[in-house]
Amino acid sequence: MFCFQCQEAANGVGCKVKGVCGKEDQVAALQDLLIFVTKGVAFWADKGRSKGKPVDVETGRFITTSLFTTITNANFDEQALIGRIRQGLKIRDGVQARALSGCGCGCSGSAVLPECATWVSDDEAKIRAKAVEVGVLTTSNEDVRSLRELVIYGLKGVAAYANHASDLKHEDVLIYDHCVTALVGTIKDLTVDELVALTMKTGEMAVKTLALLDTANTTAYGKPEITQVNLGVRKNPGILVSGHDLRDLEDLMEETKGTGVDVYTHSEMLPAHYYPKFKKYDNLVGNYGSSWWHQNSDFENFNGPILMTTNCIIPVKGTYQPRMFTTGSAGYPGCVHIADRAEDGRKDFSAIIKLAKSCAAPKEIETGSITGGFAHAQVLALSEKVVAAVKSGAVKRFVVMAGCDGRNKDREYFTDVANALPEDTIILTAGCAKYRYNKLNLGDIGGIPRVLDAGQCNDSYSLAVVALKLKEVFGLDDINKLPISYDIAWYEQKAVAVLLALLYLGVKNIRLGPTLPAFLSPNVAKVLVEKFGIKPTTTAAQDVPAMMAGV
Ligand code: FSO
Ligand code: SF4
Repeated sequence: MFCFQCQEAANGVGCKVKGVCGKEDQVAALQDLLIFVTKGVAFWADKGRSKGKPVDVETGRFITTSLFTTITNANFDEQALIGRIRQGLKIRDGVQARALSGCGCGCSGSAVLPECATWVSDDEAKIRAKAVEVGVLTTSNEDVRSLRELVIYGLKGVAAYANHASDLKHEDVLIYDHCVTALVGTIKDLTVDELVALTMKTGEMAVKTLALLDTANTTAYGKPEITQVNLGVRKNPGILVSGHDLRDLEDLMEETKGTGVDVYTHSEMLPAHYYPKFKKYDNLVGNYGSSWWHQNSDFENFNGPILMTTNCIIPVKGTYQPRMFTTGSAGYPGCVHIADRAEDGRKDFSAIIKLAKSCAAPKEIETGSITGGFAHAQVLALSEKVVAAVKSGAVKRFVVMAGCDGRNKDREYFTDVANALPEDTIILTAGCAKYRYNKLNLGDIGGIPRVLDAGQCNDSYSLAVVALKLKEVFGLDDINKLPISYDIAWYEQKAVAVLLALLYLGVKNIRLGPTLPAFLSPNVAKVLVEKFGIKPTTTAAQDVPAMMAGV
């Protein structure tokens, strides 16, 4: 295996024997083959498009779900991956037949076809044998490989967010169209400049997808509002829901009504509490535990069943494995997987609810509350107060510290920065990165909390909306003239999509940490540094004064 798609890539180079994430070599290889087959689907979808047959929704959904399935920490289940590969080959047949129907141009001649468009096998041994041949190292030029993978990883993030929006019945064929273009772009001999343009286009599509998901979430659940989220527990048995899929949480809340079973959020599900619709469920008790990588202790202490709706899963321990369920793109061998909902139906979570009733109540590990709900509508409602605070000098600077948390010890940097920032600064956050400082009690500035949590990682979009609004209010011609610094923590590919979105919006001089991506070759990293001013984080002692000086 060779995988370098996340921040924890072994030795800052890539995982070669087993993933630091726990991914075995066979799982890594099958994920590579799923991407390969998905590129084949995209190839034929592109052929059809060139003959006036637009990319259809079924194809778009297969592509986005497959990309999502290969995101770091989402799916460790070999049989689930083999099933998707087989499904992909069937879908590819259909897309190919559609592309070629009524076509007499001879484009199906094998001389012009890439292998991903033609390779086929239903035999598991042959699937496994092929899987080890199609990894990222098949692209030998390291700069081309780097740019191709930058596009693919950004696309994986876009796909995850598009998938959530689609669950809420918000789809945009332009996003599916771009997935096809980008995947096909990675099997063509594009020049470096063309690949850079494809990367920027992916950033544009990331903005579009984040906006779509924002609309989907706020249409379904209302606009997030300032909320105190309880950290304690009650005496009823509970179910813990982790991951990002709000629709799954909604289904579960409907099904647990009146059952005597409480529901708690974990990690990236915390922002559900900020939405008016979720406030209406009196058995949605609070948030339990911390960010994704604390699963072992959080899940052991919780006592009841756990539902993982997306990444990030860590290798599951036997102490809670019988209580752990997956759904959607998530999967883990030995954990029961809850099937997809029928169109307009709900997922059937009865097995989880039944198990919960036989479990002890969660062990209390914290008490008190944390405050969040500062998505764009809420911040803009406070805009007069915010603008006045900036004009009076009460607020000197905003620091966007959105992104991901992770196990790497160097991530203490983000806690150090939060502690070291002067008291006239405000941290704008989103994503699981917040757990590095959201319980520090950093106080407020004239009633405005010093940590404003917009929500999940996709709600980084809200932070961009706020920045664009401030630019307008202050009459500036460049977003980079605002008193805002960007100190972004990244871990997996959704963060890559968010980063590309920020670059597309023109944000410059982003600090990225705790390390720059292993998949950036020295030349590609140089382009990002020269073109966008991206720089690695250093130490809080060095970075905080620099940020305060606007550097
Ligand atoms: Fe975190 Fe995991 Fe949300 Fe990621 S829980 S790391 S960028 O999946 O998506 O912020
Ligand atoms: Fe390694 Fe990250 Fe790939 Fe897992 S996802 S194998 S930790 S680079």
